[in-house]
Amino acid sequence: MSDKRNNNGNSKDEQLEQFRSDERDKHMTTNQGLKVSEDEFSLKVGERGPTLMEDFHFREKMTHFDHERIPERVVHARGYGAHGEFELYKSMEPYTKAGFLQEPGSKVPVFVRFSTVAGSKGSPDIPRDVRGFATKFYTEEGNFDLVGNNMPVFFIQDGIKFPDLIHAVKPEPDTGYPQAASAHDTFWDFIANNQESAHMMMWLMSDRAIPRNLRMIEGFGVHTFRFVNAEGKSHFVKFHWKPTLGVHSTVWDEAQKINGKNPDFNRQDLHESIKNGDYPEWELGVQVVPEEDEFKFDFDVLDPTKIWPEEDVPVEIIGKMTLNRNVDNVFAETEQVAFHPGHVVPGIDFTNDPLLQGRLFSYTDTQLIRLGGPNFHELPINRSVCPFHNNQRDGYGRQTINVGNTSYHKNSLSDNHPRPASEEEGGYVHYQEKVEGRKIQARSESFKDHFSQAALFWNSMSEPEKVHIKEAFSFELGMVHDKDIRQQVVDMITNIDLKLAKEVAENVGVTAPVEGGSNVKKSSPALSQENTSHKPDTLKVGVVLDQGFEGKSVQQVVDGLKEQNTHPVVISTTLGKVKGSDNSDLEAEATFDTGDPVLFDALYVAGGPDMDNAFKRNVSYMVHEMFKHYKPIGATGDGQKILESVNVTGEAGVVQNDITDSFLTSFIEAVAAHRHWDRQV
Ligand code: HDD
Repeated sequence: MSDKRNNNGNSKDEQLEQFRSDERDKHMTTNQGLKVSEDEFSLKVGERGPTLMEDFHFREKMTHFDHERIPERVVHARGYGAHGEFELYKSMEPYTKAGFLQEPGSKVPVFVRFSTVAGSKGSPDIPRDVRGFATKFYTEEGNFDLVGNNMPVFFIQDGIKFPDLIHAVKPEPDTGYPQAASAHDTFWDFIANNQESAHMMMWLMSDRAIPRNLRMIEGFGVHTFRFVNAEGKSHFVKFHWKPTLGVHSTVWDEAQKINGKNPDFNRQDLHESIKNGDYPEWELGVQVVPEEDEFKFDFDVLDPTKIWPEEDVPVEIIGKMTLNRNVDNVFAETEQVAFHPGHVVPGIDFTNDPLLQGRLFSYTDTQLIRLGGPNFHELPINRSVCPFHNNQRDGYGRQTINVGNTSYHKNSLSDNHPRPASEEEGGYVHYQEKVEGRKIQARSESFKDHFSQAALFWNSMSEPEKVHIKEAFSFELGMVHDKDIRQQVVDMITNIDLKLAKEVAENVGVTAPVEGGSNVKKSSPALSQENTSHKPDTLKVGVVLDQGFEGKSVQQVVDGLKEQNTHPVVISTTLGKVKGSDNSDLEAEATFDTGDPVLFDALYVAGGPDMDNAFKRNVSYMVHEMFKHYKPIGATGDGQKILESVNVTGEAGVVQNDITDSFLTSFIEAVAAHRHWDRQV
């Protein structure tokens, strides 16, 4: 089975097909294949007597159930995955010999798992947190895992500190809370005492940490990796995923409410988008730097707390990933998938980034406990689509039946097979980097500037993004009980921006700095998510209707919204048909109870001629929430009265008009903008 070689985009799907089990139209059996005749009543002595041990079906069913949980991931426990494909636009042959990066137009299957970091498996989808963005490319040369995040830098510079970072952010050990939150003493204590985290803190306090959905986040490989070409020449490389729909976020008040109203908000969005054919897409970009230029930058290229500003090292777009298939079974696929930054293919190699080096140990180690032994590579989701042969044997859950009597190298009995492949035959040869040095435990001097790029990030933000960062610091530190820690963090921010530090200090009741700030005046426009694309596509528009709504014109608006690839959802007092003035009707799919405004990207209020007070109050609440979260609001006909009653008329992103065509044009424009920050909330 594993010997199948196939380079079309479906080779993984074909492989998975061999493991799928469809229970429809089948009799129930035990795990031994014996047909079961009774599944509701255990075997007893008489109708009211004790259950008998010999009831093997009861015992098997119960034992399996008792053992059906596995440990959740120590980090990134809450995740959601999907299948797709990666298509290459542009050959990377000059830089790497990686097979899947040679032929423009070639495709490989991929599986992606998105995740939050700190929360448990059952935690809500939008805490303030980093998002994991892990991609497994099933290539003909083996699996390549790009195990990245939606932020391009990291908290720490050396893998040895990772357990400390995670202990600090997880629920505090003496209380067991807070769940999925960094707003507590131990996390900020760690930050204050590990100032290499300053740059990452700016990202974490930014809107990137509260994404609107997983289809609109960027992805980054974070570390500097190495491309090696057929001549053996090496280039440094950083990987980027750029969503074609742009990068978009929630606002904090909204995110907190969504976490209650629909804790599965992001995963449901991903699932439904794929189900409805709104396939999420990302372009893959690379930043490539020749090895000779290693020391040409004012930061160390090996430092994972640094970016390579895109204006200095342009991102070259080389391909596109499309997620087009949901999993069949979340446990079998999303839960059992095992990623590892050490899963590489010829032409992709590591650098001495000390964080990456630490990761290279940790991932296989964690799979051993989580997936219960060394054979997790045989699980269907983890199997490479090309053959695997070696002398590793046995262990829990072994599937492969290795034939023959040798399981060692070298041997004569099996003609020395499996035989290592030469480089020409596709064997992986580690890049022969020359390294010299003493064994020491230290940080390089070149890793010690923690604030310049934090300031670069700050300088690059639009005004609203800056406000959000200030509010995020104020919220997070506002939840910290220990005043000294609050003060230490404010002192740390002083190295980034004096005004920011002063304002946060005031908000969190500590002494404001009088001097400080950064000398860095440079900015990088690519860092602002406001500069990514804004499209109406796939956005969810709540359409509020009451009986008697203006049938024809409302229908035109709804059709117009659909034409622009948005998804209108009718909201009314009850589910079911809402009748228009001309006897046409539209189906309400949500009520004021189930269709909370935080769950929509935009609101269109058409109302009706006989709206009662309860209806008006419900709509006023919706308008108020949409307004507060800077989201587009439109109204026609009777709906306009409600906008007037809550005093939002004329504000940015609020569109009112009785002429359907001009309403639609302006409303779609407002929807495409996503958020209207110049609103006076
Ligand atoms: Fe990690 C999971 C990304 C640093 C140790 N990590 C994990 C996942 C992602 C990342 C996306 C979830 C994979 C999945 O969906 O199954 N991790 C990163 C990035 C890092 C990073 C981008 C910094 C650049 N991680 C990091 C360090 C260590 C780890 C420094 C340890 C030395 N990460 C792990 C882990 C996890 C993990 C404990 C938990 C579950 C797993 O590996 O499979 O081994």
